[in-house]
Amino acid sequence: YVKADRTLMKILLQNNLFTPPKISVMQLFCRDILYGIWSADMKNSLYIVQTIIDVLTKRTYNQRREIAFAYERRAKKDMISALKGALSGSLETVILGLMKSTAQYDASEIKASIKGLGTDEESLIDILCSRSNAELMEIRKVYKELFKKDLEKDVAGDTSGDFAKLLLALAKRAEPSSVIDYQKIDEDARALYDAGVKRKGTDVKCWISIMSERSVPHLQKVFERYKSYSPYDMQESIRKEVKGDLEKSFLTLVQCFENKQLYFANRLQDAMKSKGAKEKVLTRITVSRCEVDLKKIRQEFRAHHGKSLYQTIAEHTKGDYQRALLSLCGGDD
Ligand SMILES: [Ca+2]
Repeated sequence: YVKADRTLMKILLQNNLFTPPKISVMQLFCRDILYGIWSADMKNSLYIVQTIIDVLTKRTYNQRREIAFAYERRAKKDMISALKGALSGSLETVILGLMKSTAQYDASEIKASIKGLGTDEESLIDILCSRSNAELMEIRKVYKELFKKDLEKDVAGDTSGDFAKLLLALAKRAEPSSVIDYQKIDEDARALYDAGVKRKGTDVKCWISIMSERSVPHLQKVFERYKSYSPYDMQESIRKEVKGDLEKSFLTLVQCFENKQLYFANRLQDAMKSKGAKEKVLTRITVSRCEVDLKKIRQEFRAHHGKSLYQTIAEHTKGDYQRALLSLCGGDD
């Protein structure tokens, strides 16, 4: 039946019969399954990789899960293993990332960055300092399910000093809130100033507690008020007061409090501009935000970098990896 399937698929593909004007969800779904089985059977076909990219990057996570279940029922084998067999390199990383939920993906990225001897501080900062309270609560839950360990303990065990204290405070963040405590705006702004620019050295503990315990709208008001005390705004103050991973962490936090999608847009721009394009960052942001806020990130990118994200990806990547990223990006702006 494999041979028959192949012939059928070829004819359908060549004649573009897979895209009738009004295709139902069920038809789409069957097409995905057929494609999947066909792909797994035709290891050397040029179509395999393109098919996998086209099917999986244009579905939601829930649809991808359904496709995987259906695939496993019909092909009697695990789709993840089939994908690993058919793909390699950067493309494999993207596609396997898409087979995870956003929280599973973030949890796995954190795990990967502390696994082994060294620590990938940049990845830890990228994730822990940019995710919302609600996202972090979900990541914490999923981390425990996947790795049978506490996220906070793992992160604290792999870092040290004030950097560890900051990450721990972020990983432990409680229920999301949008409360603005008008009584405290002035108090917090002054405390941030007194703990940093005003004194010799920096009271990092004070900065950590304010930045990890207040709501985002509250902090936006605090940073605004901060300027009436300090000659430097919050970001400049951070650059003056702390260095290294701590500086990067606080900057990421404040940039995300102010405009998270702009932060991601800038990270994408930096990752692609840097020599030996930082694929890791590019992949992570695209995969982890494609179902969250990639559309808004695209808007910020266009507004601040004079070119669309789509065009920039097209210029700085190549091959199947590029095809997958462009498809996730969704469109040109
Ligand atoms: Ca100081």
